[in-house]
Amino acid sequence: SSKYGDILNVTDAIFSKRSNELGRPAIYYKDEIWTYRRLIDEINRVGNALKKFLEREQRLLMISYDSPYFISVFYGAMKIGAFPIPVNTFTIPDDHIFYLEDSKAKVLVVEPEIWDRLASKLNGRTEELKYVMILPGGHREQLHISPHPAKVMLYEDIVPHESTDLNPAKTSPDEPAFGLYTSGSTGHPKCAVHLHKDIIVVLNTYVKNVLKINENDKLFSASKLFFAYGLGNSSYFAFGNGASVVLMPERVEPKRVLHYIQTYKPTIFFAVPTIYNSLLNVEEWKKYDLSSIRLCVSAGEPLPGKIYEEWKKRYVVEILDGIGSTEALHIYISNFPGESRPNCTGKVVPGYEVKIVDENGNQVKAGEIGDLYVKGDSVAMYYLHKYEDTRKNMQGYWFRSGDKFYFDDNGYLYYIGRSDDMIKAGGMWISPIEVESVILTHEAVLEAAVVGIKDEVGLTKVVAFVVPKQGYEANEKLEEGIKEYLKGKLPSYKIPKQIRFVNELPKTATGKIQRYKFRTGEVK
Ligand code: 3SK
Repeated sequence: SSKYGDILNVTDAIFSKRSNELGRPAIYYKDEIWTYRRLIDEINRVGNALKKFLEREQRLLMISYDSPYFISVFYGAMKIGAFPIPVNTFTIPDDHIFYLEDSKAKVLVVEPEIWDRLASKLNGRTEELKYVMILPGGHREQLHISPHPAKVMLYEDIVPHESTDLNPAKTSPDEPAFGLYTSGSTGHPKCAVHLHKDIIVVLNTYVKNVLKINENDKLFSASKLFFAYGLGNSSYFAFGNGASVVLMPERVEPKRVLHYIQTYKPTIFFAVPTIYNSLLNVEEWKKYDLSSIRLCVSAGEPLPGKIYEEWKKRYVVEILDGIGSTEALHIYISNFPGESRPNCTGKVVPGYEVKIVDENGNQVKAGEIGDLYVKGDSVAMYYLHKYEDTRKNMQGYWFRSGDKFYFDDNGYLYYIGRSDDMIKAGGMWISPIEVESVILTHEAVLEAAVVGIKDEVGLTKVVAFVVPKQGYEANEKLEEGIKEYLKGKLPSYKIPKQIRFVNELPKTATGKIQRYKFRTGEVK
């Protein structure tokens, strides 16, 4: 039997512990407060409704904004032993069709406005799809009329009359519980399969040792629930500890985020570095009260020291930078409260092990750069329907993160870049992160991505793609000004030979810059 017991159902494991907190708030959503009682009842109703369409381990694709219904569907599906896969709501219908085909989902749970755009494009595709459930909110007209043979139903027609009693499926801790798509920096999406024990592992490692969440905490995440990062931040981090979450269904806009913090008064705030940067750039920042926050967390991309310092100076709260992955489910290297350092990812989270190896697979010494591997019980079991990718990345107990790191004599870990984003120019390795962090200190620069691009001779040259701040004109004068500014701050071989101005940087769902899109010419 497993060290997590013979039977473990993740929904039951989390919510059966809340019997003394039923009257306490679990979710703040618009002007509604959902108590634990209300949430658990809704989860059970959804579980009973889905039981009519889904067997154990059968897949359910979710295209849902952050709302209590995301939570009721996700946890309700796992309670009956089905396999929910929440996906990105920001992408185009073609991506959603890819997710349906790749996962072979039998049920789709979808926002009405997204169904409007998707339905007509399904045609004869996605033949495994048999049922569509339209989420509450938005318009309800003619939604059931679909060119696809799947039966289309409205949430309110099938859920509310269901019973609030539901016995959890007697799942094993090692049984598939849910899936999350990851594109990594290669742009090739894969569904990481997580087991019923995985969420419990994150609660007992990162959440217990770093965040130390208690029932008075209120969590607010600018990263959405469909990301592995947001899923923890806005659901099980809180529900596993009797705390509450603030859900924001709308798009992330800097002023909206500040308004949410002032209104709902969260104690822990989660975001990615780009969002922290955009919040620091809000001119009327003094109008917003952020004093409820006791801790900030950043992941998804290394946090530039400049943002860390400015945030600390302005709000007197430290941002704990950390790194996780969809495969590891959440953060496994992190800074700790009171001990955080700028430009440093922190130390390994108790419960995980990491190793850094050279190209021969030998562990490197302090100060030497190598490939980071992680070991821990929350690492996904495999990628759904992807044998080769699984073999390549999940090597026994070790997961190949695809990131380059080094450690110092005190065990602190420093991120160098994605293994495949490193630039070798003039025979020397160049970290795009290092060059970007210096470019970012220029007053006219909002965002920057540095890549190695082959010139007409086939030699790699360093090119910086820069998003200028508002009020600065992207022209030759600015290019020369930035290059001049970098002299003396970087060795000359690291200074970009060319600076190209762009309106935005291509990013993954979790906010990682997709530098490869510049390399391949997909974005110019
Ligand atoms: O990218 C990260 O650092 C991350 C952190 C937590 C969960 C998921 C991800 C991708």
